[in-house]
Amino acid sequence: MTSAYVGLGANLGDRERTLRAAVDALAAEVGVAVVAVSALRVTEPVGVGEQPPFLNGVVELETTLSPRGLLERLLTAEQCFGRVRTPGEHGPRTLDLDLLLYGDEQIDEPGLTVPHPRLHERRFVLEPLAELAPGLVVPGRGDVESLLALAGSAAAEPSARSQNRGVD
Ligand code: GSY
Repeated sequence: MTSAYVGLGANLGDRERTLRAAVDALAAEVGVAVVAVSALRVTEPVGVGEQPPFLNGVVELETTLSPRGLLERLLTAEQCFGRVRTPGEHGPRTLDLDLLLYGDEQIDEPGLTVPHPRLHERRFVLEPLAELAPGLVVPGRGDVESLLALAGSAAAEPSARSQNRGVD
């Protein structure tokens, strides 16, 4: 079993409903167990121009899948929830599932980079990660609190529903 963290994001449609359903879908996968889900936060779009606000969070998994196997499940789940990924596409999206961390592995292969290449600079990822795993070390980058201190100051507003351990 390997511990993995997946970023959750949406800025189109019923964002919370989609994110919670996506977590349920991941929990239903063979070889995947959901350990914890962070609070979901309303965040301003970063690096994508003017768009609706995102709802973001992070889910912690235990998995027997390989990194590539897990990535494939994430991409399939995105498609099931109406996401169309095209190269260079930065439009609003119903669902984003980003493989952030896979154990302490560092992987740089076509289509698969772990840790996620922009994790260390994104508050909308670092805040929920720090909530789930204080002291977590991002391989090659440092601990999550130090990265948070260095990241930009755009605030993320926690949504009304707070931390949800496991999936009910
Ligand atoms: O893969 C991340 C997609 N994304 C986001 C996001 O999820 N939240 C916010 N706030 N900005 C973003 N910019 C991109 S790209």
